[in-house]
Parts: sequence; C-alpha cells; structure tokens
Amino acid sequence: MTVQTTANHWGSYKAHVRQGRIESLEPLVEGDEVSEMSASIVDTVDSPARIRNPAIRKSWLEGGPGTAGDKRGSDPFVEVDWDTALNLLSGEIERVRSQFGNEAIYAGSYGWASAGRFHHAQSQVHRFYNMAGGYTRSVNAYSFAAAEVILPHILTTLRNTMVQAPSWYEIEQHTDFTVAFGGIPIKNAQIQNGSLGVHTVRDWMKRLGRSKGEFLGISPIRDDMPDELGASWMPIRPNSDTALMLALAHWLEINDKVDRAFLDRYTVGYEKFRPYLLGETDGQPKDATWASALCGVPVADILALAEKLTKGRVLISMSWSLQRADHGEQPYWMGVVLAAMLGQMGLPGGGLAIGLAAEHGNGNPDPQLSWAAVPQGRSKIDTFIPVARIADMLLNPGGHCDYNGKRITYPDIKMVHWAGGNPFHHHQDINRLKKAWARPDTVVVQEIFWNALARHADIVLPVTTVMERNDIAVAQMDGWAVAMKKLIEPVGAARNDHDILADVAERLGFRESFTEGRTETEWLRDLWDRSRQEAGRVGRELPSFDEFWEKGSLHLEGGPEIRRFLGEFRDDPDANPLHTPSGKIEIYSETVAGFGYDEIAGHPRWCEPYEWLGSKDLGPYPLHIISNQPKSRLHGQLDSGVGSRKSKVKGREPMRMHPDDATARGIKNGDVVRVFNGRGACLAGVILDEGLMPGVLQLSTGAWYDPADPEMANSLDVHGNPNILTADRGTSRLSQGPSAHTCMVEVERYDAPIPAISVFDPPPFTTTG
Ligand SMILES: Nc1nc2c(c(=O)[nH]1)N[C@H]1C(S)=C(S)[C@@H](COP(=O)(O)OP(=O)(O)OC[C@H]3O[C@@H](n4cnc5c(=O)[nH]c(N)nc54)[C@H](O)[C@@H]3O)O[C@H]1N2
Ligand SMILES: Nc1nc2c(c(=O)[nH]1)N[C@H]1C(S)=C(S)[C@@H](COP(=O)(O)OP(=O)(O)OC[C@H]3O[C@@H](n4cnc5c(=O)[nH]c(N)nc54)[C@H](O)[C@@H]3O)O[C@H]1N2
Ligand SMILES: [Mo]
Repeated sequence: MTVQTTANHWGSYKAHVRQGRIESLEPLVEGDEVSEMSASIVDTVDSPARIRNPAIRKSWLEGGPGTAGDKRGSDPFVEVDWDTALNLLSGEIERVRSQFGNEAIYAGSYGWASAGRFHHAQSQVHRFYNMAGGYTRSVNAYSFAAAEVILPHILTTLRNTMVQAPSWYEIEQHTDFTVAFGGIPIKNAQIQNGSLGVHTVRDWMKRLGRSKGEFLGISPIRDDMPDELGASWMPIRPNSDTALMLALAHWLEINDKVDRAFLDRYTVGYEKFRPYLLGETDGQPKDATWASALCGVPVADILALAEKLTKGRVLISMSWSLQRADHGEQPYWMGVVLAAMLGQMGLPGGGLAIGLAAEHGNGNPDPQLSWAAVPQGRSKIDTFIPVARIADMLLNPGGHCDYNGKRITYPDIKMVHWAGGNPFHHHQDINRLKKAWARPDTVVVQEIFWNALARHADIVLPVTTVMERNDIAVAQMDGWAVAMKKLIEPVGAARNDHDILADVAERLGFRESFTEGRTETEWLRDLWDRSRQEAGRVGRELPSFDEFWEKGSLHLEGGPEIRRFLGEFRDDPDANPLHTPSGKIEIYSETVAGFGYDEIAGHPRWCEPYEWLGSKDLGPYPLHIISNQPKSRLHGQLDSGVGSRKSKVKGREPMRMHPDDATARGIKNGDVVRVFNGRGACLAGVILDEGLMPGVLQLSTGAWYDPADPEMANSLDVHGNPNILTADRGTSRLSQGPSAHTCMVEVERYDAPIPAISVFDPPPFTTTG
C-alpha cells in the first residue's frame, strides 16, 4: 500500500492506495474534519456513471453536424476510439471557423471544474481556442454576477470584499453585533474553489459562539446560522431584504442616528437618496410599517433591530445568495448604504462583510500570494455574453441584450465546447435551455461523468479526475499548497483535458505552441518556479519544486489577522481613494443612473421581484422555493456518490417544507411530491422542518437532471433538479446575473408509481448503420 497526498475542492488528504485502487482518504492534517463528501470522492471514481470511452451521438455520427439537434439528450451513443473522436472534432472546428468565423464557437465553458493549477479545464479550453483563432466567451460568474457588476460602481471590486473580508479573529475580538442577511451558512464553508488545507470554520464558529458578540441571522431558513453561534433568527420573506434595510435606514434618519460626518467625508449622493427614503419623491416613507408588509418581519422587531444597530461595533453581513435573485443588485447597494450610514466601515470588526462562509476561505487569514496559472493567451475577437445569457444567445442569433451600459449582439453559435462545468446543473429553466441547446450544429463536451450535460452532447470525451493526474493545489485563501499526486491510472480510456486538446492542436497545426513542448512535470515545475519568483518579490520564500513535491505540502503563515475592510480608505480617503468615479462610496451613482435602465435608479430602492410571496395575487404557485447550495456535494459534483445518495428520500432529492404547508396539502414527512410551475416539474422527497418560514421550500441544486421521457419537451424530472423550475431572467439589465433565488411553485403529493432513477447509469449505446 502507498500513502500519497491529494487535494480537491473539498479538502486535502492522504490517500491510501492498494493495487491500483484508492481505498480511503484521511485528512492531510490529523484531526481535520473530513466532510461526508470525502467518501463520495473515492466511491465515484470508477462508478458506473464514469465515461469510459469517447462517444459520438448516433444521429450526429451518421448525419454530420447540424442534424437532429433536438435529439440531443435522447439519442443513443456510439463508442469510438480516440483517433476517430479527435479527427471528427478537429474537422468540425476547421469547418465552423472557416465557414462562420471563430465567434461561432462558444467556449465560455463556465463551471467549477476541479482543483489544480495546471489541469484546470477552463484554462486549458480558453488557451486552446485563443490559439485556434478565438471564441465567444462569457463574463462574470453564476455565483455573484450582480455583485461583480454593481460593487465596482459604488464601492470596490467583489474580489476585494473577499480578500479583505473581516477575519473570524477580527469578528471575535471586535464585533459586538453581527447582522447576517442570508446567514453564515456553514454548509457552504466545507469547500473552497481550488482546495483548502484544514477545515477551520467549525472551530471558529465555536469560538465566536463564546465571544462577546451577538449574532442575528436574517433569512427564510433558520439553519443558515450554524448552531455553534447561538444566533437569534429573524425569518424574512425571500428577496425582500432591501425593504427591511430601507426601514432600518429610515429609522436611523428620522431619529438622527446617521453618522453624518462619515457620509460627508466618505460618500457621495446621500442627499439624492434621502428624499426617496423619507418618501418625499414618491409619497411613501420607507418606514417599518411599510417594510413589514413587504418582508414579513413584525414592525416592533424592525424598530428594535434599528435601535440595536446604534450600539457598539456592528457588522452588516450579506451572503452571496441575496444577489442571485431578481434585482439582486439592490440588497447589495442598500447594504453598502446602510453600513455607510452607521459610519463603521474601516474600523476593526465593523462595517460590511460580504460572503462570510460562502466558501471556506472567506474570513481566513490569507497570505495573498499570487500563484502562477496556465497562460490563457488573448482572444483575437471580443465577442462575449454575460454568463447567464447563454440560452438567450442560442435562441436569438443577431439579437441583443443590454449589459452594464453596453449593448451586446448575440453571435450565431454553430458549435459549443464545454469542459469543467455543467449548464444542465447551473443554468435556470432547463426546459428552455433544452430548446436553445438543440440549435447549434455541434456540441462537444469533455466530462468525467454521464451527467445530463454529457447526455446532451454530440462528441463526448472522457476525462480524468484529479486522482488520475499530477497537479498542484493552492488554497488561495488559507496558505496551503498541496502536491496532488497521481494515485491511480486513468479509468477506462479517460485522458487529461490538456492532452486531449494538445492532440486536437496537433491536427490543427499548433501543438508546439499549445504545449510549449513541456511534459506534465515540466509544466508543474514552471508554474511552481514562477510562483516562487513572485513570492520572492513580496519577501516570501518558497522551497524548490522538488522539495515541495517530496514533502507533499506546504503551509504559509497568513497575512494580518485584523484586516479592516476599507481601512486605508477610512484612514486617508484622499491618498487612498476607492476606484469608483468619485473615489468615494457612491450612494448615488451618476454612472448607473446614466445607463437609463428604468428598472434600476441612481440609488438603491425597493423593486418588486417578478414573482414572490409578497405579490398581491399569488396565483397558482403560492410557495417560494430556495434552491440553495447542497450540503452533501458541490453543485452536481459527487451527486452519484454515497454521501449524496444517502441524503436522498426514496431516491429523490430531499426538499424541506414547513409542516403547515404540508398539512394543507395532505403531505407527510417522507412523501414523494411533484413540484411544479408554468416552466416545469420535478419530483422530490419531503422532509418536514419548522425551521423554514411558512410558504418557503428548500430544494438544493445539484440533483442530476433525469427526465422521465427524454424525447418529450418539458418532461417531468424524476430526480429533483430545481432548475427545471427556476426562471431564466437576468437580475436587471445592469448585470444580467442569474436570478435563481426568485422562484414560485406549487407542490402536490405524487401518488403514481415512482419512476426509477436512470441518470446514474450510462446512457444507451449502439453501433452505427
Ligand atoms: N437554481 C440554482 N442554480 C444555481 C445556483 C443556485 O444557487 N440555484 N448556483 C449557481 C452557482 S453559484 C454556480 S457556481 C453554478 C455551479 O455550476 P457548475 O460549476 O457548472 O457545477 P458543477 O456541478 O460543479 O460542474 C462542474 C462539472 O465539471 C466536471 N469536471 C470536474 N473536473 C473536471 C475536469 O478536470 N475536466 C473536465 N473536463 N470536467 C471536469 C464535473 O464532472 C462537473 O460536471 O451553479 C449555479 N446554479
Ligand atoms: N457544500 C457546498 N458548499 C458550497 C457550494 C456547494 O455546492 N456545496 N457551492 C459554492 C458556491 S459555487 C457558491 S457561489 C457559494 C454560495 O453561497 P451562497 O450564495 O451564500 O449560498 P446559498 O446556499 O445559495 O444561500 C445561502 C442561504 O441564503 C438564504 N437566502 C436565499 N435567498 C435569500 C433572500 O432573498 N434573503 C435572505 N435573507 N436569505 C436568502 C437561503 O436560506 C440559503 O440557505 O457556496 C459555495 N459553497
Ligand atoms: Mo458559485
């Protein structure tokens, strides 16, 4: 047996390998919490859902590009050898770029892929297509698109809010009261994009629970606050945080508790916002009575909270989830304004925190080294879409969308190439996506598993997991670097993304420039050496690559424990202005106002979501469904593993429901139900829970989409993927972010025989002719 280091988005481990099989993972550092996901990591490696051979969709193989796109997802596949698959792929790239130009290739390829600096799927695909003449790309992330666009206009970049986020230590030492809109969901802190060294958040929650500070979770779901914090809970209607924040601001204003000196020195535009707040512009003061009717929080509780905000060191915390909703820019803007009115931004443990516990790293001391990445090169064309507008683009070639002051024209996409992400997981309104997905001539997918994405492709190329290749993991936010050693041989005919693309590059005549003539080890050395030089420039010393590789891991001490988000700006706003147009916090933004979007004004304001619990007429879909991040896996990753499958109810994704909503519908704990609205329907398994606000359901993302009848449009998903229900609508024309957390449905008991789950087995295979 050998024991070797490995790492992934879920943690860092020592892997026990015997006779070419991984037996188990133990934590890299003794005593570290190994999440329930690690069993799934081992279990899924050679599970039946693994793609073992290259495969071509039958109609595409027989008819060529452009044939019967609507059979994507229902056609059988023909397994072929690598040469056949790569010849078809390179021929198709050649055909598309010569006939239609490179902008007809969509390789935005959004998604989380796997940990590792070298074998990072998107970096490889983007590098490849940049060398092949360019591609249509995507901007922003599903995670926080609205925040990425609004924050630089009014405050700073989203990235700064992460790396300068108040540390747990800072909160422990300084904060008296943390008000957490959307909670501090510890279920999300088990993972870190790119890996993490040691899980520290649970211990921090225990320490914080014993600290002087008090915590309040404002969220539709009680357990968005970890038990350890001993927090109080203020249930709120989904998507109504802006109204509550406005009422808090209103109370501060009319009781003369606003820090005017702070506003004068550090902000612009309060005088344009104040008349709106007081109702001078629209006749409606944004007071507690007004807000209570919208957000469902009792008036007395709003007033008491407002008063409490004026005492001691206060931290306004906002989860990323708040902005993944219709008008998701508004709660972020209003949260910034509220924190500015309290005047504590830049003080230790005070002001604003964004994304606490959204991933493991936020709140950890970060050495802030800049680690080298695979150079992606530059695109020769500049066609892009806001990431969540993919179905719009495919459905409307030549059509337009507005985005952050620009007008974007959708290219006519002939070919889609995806590696390291799963739009059938991440995109909203899968039934609409399916229609859009039928349009391109060719869909190419590099995947590990026969998930819905692979099933909806024409050319399917099997790739390795991190355990079948060598790489370097860098936990950017906690100072760990781990040697990801190849533990086993590739499963089936799987290959590394880089090697696949290198072979295609060879067919297109640019292998040498793509690989730079380097082997895997030479790439790793190069990445390490460049990182080492970079570290040297900021006075940090990294060992040689050989030393690191031999030892298996490295831990660097973190940066300052007290970070004071916006502290330098507070100390000297003239010397350290923000990168906003005024250099100050923009309560009113001339830039945003200048875009002339009627759904977004020059200052934050309440905007009613397109569907929500506060509608005057709830209509046929009276329940709000929150499709938050799953506890038992990472998005769709590991859904086929033991950990995720154990969490299912009669094989369906668990859906939490308030007992009152269930009783009213004759539903009991453990029942399978049909969840539906005008966009689609899925099955789910009910878990009753009083820790939900009545009227709210919770069905996490990530159950692999499994249509009862893949040939039928709008088929029932028998498994429980909430994106069959969500709407494909941008947050606003400003950022066009996904609005997944805005979604209304109805639920009924499902009394028919329960269909089997088939998505964890391979799709049907056939031969040609
Ligand atoms: N309803 C709803 N939808 C949501 C959200 C929500 O809150 N609600 N959240 C959104 C958010 S925040 C995000 S970030 C997205 C996440 O969406 P994605 O990141 O697209 O989801 P994953 O399931 O992580 O997809 C990664 C895919 O890459 C594959 N993969 C892993 N490693 C490799 C590799 O090395 N090479 C290749 N070729 N493939 C690999 C995996 O098998 C997996 O299928 O979902 C979004 N969708
Ligand atoms: N285990 C695990 N961890 C993950 C992920 C995963 O897939 N699995 N995904 C990672 C990714 S890609 C991301 S982007 C982050 C996402 O981090 P977040 O966006 O913060 O995560 P969510 O789980 O979608 O939402 C957190 C909570 O916000 C609450 N909420 C939703 N809408 C509203 C609202 O309108 N108002 C209020 N007040 N609360 C609301 C919900 O109750 C929900 O449980 O998580 C990361 N962490
Ligand atoms: Mo995300």
